[in-house]
Amino acid sequence: MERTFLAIKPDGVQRGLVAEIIGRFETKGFTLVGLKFMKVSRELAEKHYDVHRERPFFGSLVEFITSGPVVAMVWEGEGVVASARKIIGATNPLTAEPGTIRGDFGINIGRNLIHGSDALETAQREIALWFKDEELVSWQPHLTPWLQ
Ligand code: FUP
Repeated sequence: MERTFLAIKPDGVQRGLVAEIIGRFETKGFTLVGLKFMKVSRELAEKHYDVHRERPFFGSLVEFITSGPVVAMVWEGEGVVASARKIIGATNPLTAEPGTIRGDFGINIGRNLIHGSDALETAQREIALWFKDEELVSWQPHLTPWLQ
C-alpha cells in the first residue's frame, strides 16, 4: 500500500495546529502508520533538504526546521502521496487555495506549516530517512465490508 512522509514544521507546532493538521488526514480516511514528536538534528535537516542545497534559502530552511520540535508522520492509503499534497496546498501559503492547510492557516512561504513528500520515490527516501522499520506499524482499520 502507498505511503507518504509528512512533517508538521515548528510553526505548526508553535501555533497549536497539530490536532487540526493531523485531523485533516485522519478524517479524509488515510491510515496513520508512524508518528513521532522530535527535535530535528542539523544532519537530518540537511539530508532531508538535500535537493535544495544550492538554493539561496537552504541555510534558513535548515535553521527553521531545526529551531523547534516537529511532528514526523507516515500515512498510508491509495494515492496518498498526491492526495496529501492537495490537502496541504501550494508551497506559498499566499497562493494556496482556501480549504488547504497552507491556504487556511499560512501567509509566509518560509513558514508553510507542513512538509509532504512530492512523489512516490521521494516518499520512500524520506520515510527511510526519518523512520526505522520497527517504528512503523502496519494495521487495518476495522471497516465494515461495504466501506473497504
Ligand atoms: P513543498 O514541496 O511545497 O514543501 O516546497 P519545496 O520542496 O519547493 O520547498 C521546500 C521548502 O523550502 C518550502 F516548504 C519552503 C521553502 N522555500 C522557500 O523558503 N522559498 C522558496 O522560494 C521556495 C521554497
